[in-house]
Amino acid sequence: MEDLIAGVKEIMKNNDVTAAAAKIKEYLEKERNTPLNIAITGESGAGKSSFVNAFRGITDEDDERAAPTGVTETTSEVTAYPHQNYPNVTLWDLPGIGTTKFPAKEYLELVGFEKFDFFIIISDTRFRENDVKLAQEIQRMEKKFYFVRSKIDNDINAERRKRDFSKEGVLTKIKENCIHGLTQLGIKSPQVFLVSTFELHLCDFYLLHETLERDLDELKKYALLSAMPNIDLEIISKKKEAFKHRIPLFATLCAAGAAVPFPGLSSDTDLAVLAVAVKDYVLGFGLDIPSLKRLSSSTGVPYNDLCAVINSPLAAAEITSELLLKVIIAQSSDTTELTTAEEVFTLIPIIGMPVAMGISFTRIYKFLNVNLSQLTEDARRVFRRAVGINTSV
Ligand SMILES: Nc1nc2c(ncn2[C@@H]2O[C@H](COP(=O)(O)OP(=O)(O)O)[C@@H](O)[C@H]2O)c(=O)[nH]1
Ligand SMILES: [Mg+2]
Repeated sequence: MEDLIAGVKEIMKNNDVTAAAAKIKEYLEKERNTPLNIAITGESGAGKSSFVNAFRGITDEDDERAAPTGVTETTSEVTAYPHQNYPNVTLWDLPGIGTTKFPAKEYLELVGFEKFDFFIIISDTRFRENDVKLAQEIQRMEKKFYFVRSKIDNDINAERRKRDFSKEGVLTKIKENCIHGLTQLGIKSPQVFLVSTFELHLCDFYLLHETLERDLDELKKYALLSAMPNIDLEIISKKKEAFKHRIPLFATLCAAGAAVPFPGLSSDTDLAVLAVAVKDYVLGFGLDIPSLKRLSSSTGVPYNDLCAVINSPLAAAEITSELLLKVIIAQSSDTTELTTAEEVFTLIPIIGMPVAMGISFTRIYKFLNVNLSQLTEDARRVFRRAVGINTSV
């Protein structure tokens, strides 16, 4: 992103708006086409398919695209589950290495290890020799792996009856046991994340994301963040920041459209660019109709209750040019929420755009900024409603 901004600024020195817009477009397209392939492996019954579904916000009762859970593995099939809103992000449900009877090296070749960005090795008990051999082979192939200990809700429930029960105590003990076991089997400083796929917002799922983020390059990091389920308010804020960073890019694209030859007559292309940005927000926050329906069915909170906490006209709606125009008109008379002109004008030198483009840029910038904020608030309220936190907080 830094390189892109520097490049655009350089081009703008020659006032070549079209070339600058082309460069931005190329970057944004590359970003949304960056593949991220996540391999999920572990023994049969460990919770792989459930993890794949939970990550994608799908339950297997109501969606034919769900990975079937609780099914005994009999084949060595590798199944791809593309993320429904971000098809460039794919989770791969791999057979347990034990079910294939192959040694680790052959197993990795069989599943086509080259295409994976990293491996998640899941176990619902302590990790075993098979998991460790696989991890060591993954390392030899210069790929990354992370251990996930699943079904933590079961462990907590089992311990709850004990008199000195403390949730933190249970979690610490499980993690220490896993790390100790893996170290003894020969893994140096293993990373173990405790997860309950039924309640991703509990335990370590956010830590897993933070760790993955650190290990991925910029483009893959953005792909992961876009596809991440909204497990907590932190993820929602991270998504907002990422989208906000891109607002000057989208505003420049629109402004560039307006700068060529008849300013003001390019509203069709402007709207198309705007739609791309707005769709990112809506899909990224899971505020599109199919995502809200999935959230409703996975949490049991009625769809209408989720919609009831939504304020943005862009959420739970189809993003069409007509809708965008309607919202633009409705908001143009509302000055209360607009960003200050000062904030926008400090951005113009960053991109290095001619001042003549600044007016269109300013309008688009404000529009995206205001609506991103509204959609972020909606995402927060929907999250709170879905996990049962009082929405007035
Ligand atoms: N309590 C609980 N059960 C889980 C969890 N994850 C998976 N399961 C259950 O464990 C069983 C096996 O899960 P599945 O995802 O099919 O495992 P796979 O064979 O590794 O794909 C299913 O009955 C799941 O419902 C979890 O986090 N908590
Ligand atoms: Mg399975």
